[in-house]
Amino acid sequence: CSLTLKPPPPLSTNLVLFNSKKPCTLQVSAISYKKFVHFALTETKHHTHLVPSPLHEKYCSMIDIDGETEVQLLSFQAPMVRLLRRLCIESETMQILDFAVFPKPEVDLPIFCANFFTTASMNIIVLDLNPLHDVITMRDYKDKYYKSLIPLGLKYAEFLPWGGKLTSESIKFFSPVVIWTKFASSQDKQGVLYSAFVDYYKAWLELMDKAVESTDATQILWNREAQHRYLTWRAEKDPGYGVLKRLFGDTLAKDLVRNFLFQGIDELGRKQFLDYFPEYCCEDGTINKKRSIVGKSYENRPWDGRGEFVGNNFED
Ligand code: BLA
Repeated sequence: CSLTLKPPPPLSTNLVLFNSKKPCTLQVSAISYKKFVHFALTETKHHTHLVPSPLHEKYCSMIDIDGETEVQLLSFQAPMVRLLRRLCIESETMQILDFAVFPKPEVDLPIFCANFFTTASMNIIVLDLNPLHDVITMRDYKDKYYKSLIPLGLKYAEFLPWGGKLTSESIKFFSPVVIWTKFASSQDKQGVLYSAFVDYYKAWLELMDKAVESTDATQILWNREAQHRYLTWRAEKDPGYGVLKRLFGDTLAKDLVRNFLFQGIDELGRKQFLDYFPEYCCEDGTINKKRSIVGKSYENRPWDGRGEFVGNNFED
């Protein structure tokens, strides 16, 4: 389990608070997302039987990049779960959690998604049960999984308010209960974030408990392609990629993204990024490097209190 890594450049400076005569430095190392993962794994084991995923052999490492940055990878599978994996990166100035659970194509369950990026100054948070299918146009699918979760979403939307404009294309991968928020590290919101994580994960596990594997080949194919499209989007356009590249270098970052974080890209389907997202095609046939073609939008939460989409066709 050893991987060769180059030392990273410093990522951020500590936040300096001038609240008295002496400046004091706020370190983020007190925050750890390990507690979140510990909860998730313990709770999952109460609901299903986890076994190490085939990825575990290659990616089971605790990589110590520079003696200061700890990188932890972990992956499992279970009867309804194709892949449960988490990446944790922790140093004095940065805490990162990328935790996701991808269901098997036999079920149309949402994808559990917790993406937390914390530096000494800033937290960038996405917590959601990412819909497998389109919840803006497909009412049945939306009602099936999200109707009962709207009150939960509303509760946390108050404490963890909408983080402002984002890559417009991302909104289709989010559910009406998505928590997309940003807050300064000086704001003590870790408690409420933990509570949201616990509630959202329990909600996902309850959906998993009720899920029934389909035997309908068309349905399974449809679920598989939807997951493949999701993986293809994230492996190409995930905002975390730049950070991973700075930490690990190009080759290892690419390997982590394709073969660990968004594993399934080469197994679940044959389509390429431009087959799903042709608007990103440049004149020379390459993929446009821009994260968004439409631009950033959604200054405010584009779902109302009943979970109805009010984003007005990608214009905010
Ligand atoms: C920023 N990360 C963001 C933003 C979103 C997400 C919505 C706001 C910027 C934008 O999109 O315009 C997260 N976007 C998602 C997720 C999905 C999506 C989860 O479409 C799922 C479908 N963030 C991480 C990890 C890292 C990270 C693991 O979760 C680093 C390894 C970093 N996210 C990160 C950084 C930014 C960011 C540095 C700011 C970069 C920017 O705004 O360009």
